[in-house]
Amino acid sequence: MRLKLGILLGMIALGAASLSASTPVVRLAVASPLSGGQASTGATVRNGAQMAVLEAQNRFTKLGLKLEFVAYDDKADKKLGVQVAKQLVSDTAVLGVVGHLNSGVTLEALPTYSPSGLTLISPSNTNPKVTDQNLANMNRVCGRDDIQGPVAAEFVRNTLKARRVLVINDGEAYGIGLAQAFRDRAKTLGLAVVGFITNPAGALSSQSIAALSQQMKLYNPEVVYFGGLHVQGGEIAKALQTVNTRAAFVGPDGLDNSEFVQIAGAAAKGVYFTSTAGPIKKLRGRDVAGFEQRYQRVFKVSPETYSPYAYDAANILLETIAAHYQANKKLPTRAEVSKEVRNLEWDGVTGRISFNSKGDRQNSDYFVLQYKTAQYPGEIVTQIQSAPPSN
Ligand code: ABU
Repeated sequence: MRLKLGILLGMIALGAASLSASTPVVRLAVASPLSGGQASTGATVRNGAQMAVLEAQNRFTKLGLKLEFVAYDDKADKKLGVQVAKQLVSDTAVLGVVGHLNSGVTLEALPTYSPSGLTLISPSNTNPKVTDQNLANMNRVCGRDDIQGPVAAEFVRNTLKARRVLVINDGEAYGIGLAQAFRDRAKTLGLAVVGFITNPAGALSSQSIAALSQQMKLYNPEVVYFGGLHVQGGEIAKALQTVNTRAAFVGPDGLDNSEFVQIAGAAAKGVYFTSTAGPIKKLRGRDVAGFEQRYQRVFKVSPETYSPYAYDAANILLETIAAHYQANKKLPTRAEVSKEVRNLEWDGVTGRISFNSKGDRQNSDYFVLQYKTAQYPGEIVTQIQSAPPSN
């Protein structure tokens, strides 16, 4: 059925061959785009989770469990996200999901996941609504856009000392939410928001980019703030450079990946962006260098942005399941995994992780970074830690 639906592209089973057919099977899943425009970002998340499963194999085998890893492709598509959720919910061996990558996909799929109690930990969903629903099974190990957007506005006001800002978004839950959060704080800080434009994520034709270029010229902003992801962001950065070389381009964590630099080319140089993920070499958690080396050895590429966050998310799920089995001599139910994840304190490569009652990370990093040259990763300009909002 999975293959008939055409949505499972790359199921990877990493089982221990020596275990017998009656050995209980535990599946750890990752759900992210593995094809389409966001495939490269989705792969960074898949790899991080897969790394954790590879490293947990011995522990699970010694416990008498067969641990498998399954990777599902949601293509960053909301409808496919729901299909993936249905398949994961119906596979009773799946006790945890790292994902999804995109906030809009998670928001659409949550009503399918939640009645089953299946625990999700997103490495990258920054939209506030993901956890503001107070669901027992939804968590994130990254920060939130109602802090990320204001961090960008304060940087524009206090560091760039700009006055006139044009705000563009891609019309998706993530992009529009960020643009609104940025705009609202910008207005509070006394900035003139000269325009607020929605250019849908799929609208990347030469005509739509030309229309945006016209507006970026007409409004004559000192800063263009973009709420959205790297594919559109890269095209807008290039367009901005041709019409208004004076304006700074500022974006969010959606620009925090090597493919943004490939798309924007020389126009990436000078771009500012916020992120809730630090550059790998600047992370202050446990065994960062070891993680980076092992990841490079296995995947032949360097970890990017949310790879270590996916690794931490997977390890939290694996630790919860293994610890429960050790203590109770039986596997946890999905509801037990959800409950026990909320009680865990985990020292990960991204730092110490624990969740509040909504599933937000208790303390998250927020960075302002810049591509000082047209090369990934960016360099840190400022860094803060913040707790999630209390309401
Ligand atoms: N926060 C990075 C992009 C993924 C999302 O939240 O939609």
